[in-house]
Amino acid sequence: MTLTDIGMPHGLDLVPRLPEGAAPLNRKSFTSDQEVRWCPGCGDYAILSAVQSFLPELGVAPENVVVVSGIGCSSRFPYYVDTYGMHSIHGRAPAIATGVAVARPDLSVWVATGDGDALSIGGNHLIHAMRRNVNLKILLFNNEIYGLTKGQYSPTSPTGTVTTIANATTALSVTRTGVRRNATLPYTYRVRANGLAGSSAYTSVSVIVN
Ligand SMILES: Cc1ncc(C[n+]2csc(CCOP(=O)(O)OP(=O)(O)O)c2C)c(N)n1
Ligand code: SF4
Ligand SMILES: [Mg+2]
Repeated sequence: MTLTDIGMPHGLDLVPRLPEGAAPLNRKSFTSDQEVRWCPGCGDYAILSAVQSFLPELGVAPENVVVVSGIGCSSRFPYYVDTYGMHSIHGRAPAIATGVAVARPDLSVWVATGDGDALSIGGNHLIHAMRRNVNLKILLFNNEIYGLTKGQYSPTSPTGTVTTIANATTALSVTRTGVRRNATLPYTYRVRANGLAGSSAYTSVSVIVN
């Protein structure tokens, strides 16, 4: 299946850019008035900050941007960016975003999803969004754990991970300990602002793993 098959032959070409002479956008243009409810020290803040500083560079007005998320700590992302958005159903954000992208090729459509949301319950939806090559930008917040539900394994949890509620009783070597709410996190996010800028130009699905 190609972009043409699902009625999206134009990629991002139909998304209006700011008219010449318009007031330039800045980080504030994409910052909502909602209180950010992530734990102190959560790596999601770094991703939010990187995206808010990068979106103005697109030259697309906030009202022409839509962010669809699933369920998880990371999926609270749409509340914090001042664009259109939807906090939707666990794992189903790519399916909903596909509908938005197909119906409205004049919008820049983004998905915010966690490693559990995208790769466990939503694995099939992610694969089919990629197979169809839908014009989506998927931000995958990979903290290698189910954060919201307090520490179950996700498909990206390193072998041997131990949390307060997940402790595989196998002979696997224990490489990490102490993943819990409000803890000092034992992982770091790699936010690649350049990757964001590059992927936004693609006229096909792009998955940005942080
Ligand atoms: C249908 C359904 N099943 C399970 C849950 C419970 N649940 C909520 S968030 C979540 C996993 C979230 O993990 P991830 O996507 O990695 O997000 P994080 O919190 O780490 O950002 C699960 C299993 C749910 N809300 N709905
Ligand atoms: S539980 Fe984990 S992922 Fe969720 S807000 Fe707290 S530190 Fe972030
Ligand atoms: Mg996670």
